[in-house]
Amino acid sequence: MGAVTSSIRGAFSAPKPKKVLMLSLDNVGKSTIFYRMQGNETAVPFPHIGIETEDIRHKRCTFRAWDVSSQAVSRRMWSSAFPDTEALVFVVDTSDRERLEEAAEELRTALAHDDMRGCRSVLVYANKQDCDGCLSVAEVTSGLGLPRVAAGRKWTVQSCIATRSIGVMDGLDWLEASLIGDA
Ligand SMILES: Nc1nc2c(ncn2[C@@H]2O[C@H](COP(=O)(O)OP(=O)(O)OP(=O)(O)O)[C@@H](O)[C@H]2O)c(=O)[nH]1
Ligand SMILES: [Mg+2]
Repeated sequence: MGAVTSSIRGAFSAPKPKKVLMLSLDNVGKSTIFYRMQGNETAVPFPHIGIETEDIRHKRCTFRAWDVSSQAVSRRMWSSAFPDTEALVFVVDTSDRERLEEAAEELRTALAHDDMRGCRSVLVYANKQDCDGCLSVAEVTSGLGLPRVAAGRKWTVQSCIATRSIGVMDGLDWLEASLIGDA
């Protein structure tokens, strides 16, 4: 009887969404990516301070994406959003070479935090690939020091033009595979 009850419960209860935290320096295109992930091809984000969350169903996975605003004043509060994170989406503005080191420092700090121990996957969007002289995927990978900083986790760098929805869904494909176990 117990077995029947639990199998019925299992059939009706949806799996818990996997928490995906989105972080970046400010103005890099993170909210634009957040909207494209939801299938909204036209939304233009407005600057906000705080956190927006949305459940995104993608293939076999439901993600609860957290878009954490990156105004310098609120970056110190990022860590309050860390607990229960299963994957980190980190967005880099590849047209802004000057701030790659600052981005690397923020990524390093976030991944080293105790409350990020459960974060198994790191997806980096190398965004604004439509801009002249932008950083390549290889430059972003080495500039962030990813093999070292994300050691022990699955990670990838996805080339992206969020405003044209290019590369966003490829990133979600990787995230889904990495959290389900194929990647
Ligand atoms: N050229 C170009 N511009 C982009 C791209 N993606 C986003 N942008 C622009 O970058 C600006 C910032 O985009 P947001 O999505 O608001 O950036 P954000 O990272 O959420 O900014 P914060 O909320 O301040 O953290 C906007 O003007 C976007 O239109 C892209 O792929 N290429
Ligand atoms: Mg934003």
